[in-house]
Amino acid sequence: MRLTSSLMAAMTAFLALPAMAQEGLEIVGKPVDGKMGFQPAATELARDLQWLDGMINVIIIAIVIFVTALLVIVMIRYNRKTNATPASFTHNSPIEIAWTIIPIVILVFIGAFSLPVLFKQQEIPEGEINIKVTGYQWYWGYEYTDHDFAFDSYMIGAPATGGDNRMTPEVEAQLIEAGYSKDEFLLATDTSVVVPVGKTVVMTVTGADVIHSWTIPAFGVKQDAVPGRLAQLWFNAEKEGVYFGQCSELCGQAHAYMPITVKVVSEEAYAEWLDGAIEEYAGTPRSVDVAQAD
Ligand SMILES: [Cu+2]
Repeated sequence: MRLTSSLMAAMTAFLALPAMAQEGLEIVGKPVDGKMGFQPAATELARDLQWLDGMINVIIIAIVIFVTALLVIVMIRYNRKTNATPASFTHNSPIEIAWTIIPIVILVFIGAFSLPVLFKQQEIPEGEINIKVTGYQWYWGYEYTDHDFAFDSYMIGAPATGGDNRMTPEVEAQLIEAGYSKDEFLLATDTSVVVPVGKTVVMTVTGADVIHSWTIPAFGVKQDAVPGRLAQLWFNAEKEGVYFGQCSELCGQAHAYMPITVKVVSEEAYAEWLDGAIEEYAGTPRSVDVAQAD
């Protein structure tokens, strides 16, 4: 019992990092049991993507209904019983032109809406916050390149945090200590990406060993982390809260145990966290530009 309590105290100390700035943050981006559809959109990009999905769904449903109706009509009116002697013509130019032109029009229509969204996602703006993320088997490493500090982010309950990727009372205690609940097991990490609300964040994504994929569904971003290559994604989160993602490229045995936690906080809370993180991880202080100027 005493061993357990001293273990808990050690865990508490371990988890009491400045990176835990989470007080009062609502968990926004999270999968929910038994629900369908998307997580709430927290960026303009995610809103656009979800709208596009809805619009294309309408087109898909209309086409499915149309084709199904044609099939049913053919089965009823042109089966062997009702149509004993079938017609023997082989061509019908107006219909052939129509079934070539109409799909083109549909595709051009879809393209007119999907390409702007694609460009918005893939044209990387100037970042106000720049973070490099590296996928490892099986955790994520983050580098705040503006301030020269880096830290790793492990799932709570992963071997690096004293677990074995399974839910145990100790893991539950760690989750609660870190401000999460049992439900966030497999999603919550010990340290997390902290970014200010309403700022453009550019993430440079790469892999260290095999291909991983970094995503936050509520932001509408997903990018493969390929070893030896740098790719980028960007987001500008509109709502404070905690957002979860999971590695989205099958990367090995513990692929399911390298989740992503992003905390979107107020600018003040971000500045506070940044100062703490710079100290904790020996980064370059925020005032460095001023200091170098004189
Ligand atoms: Cu992975």
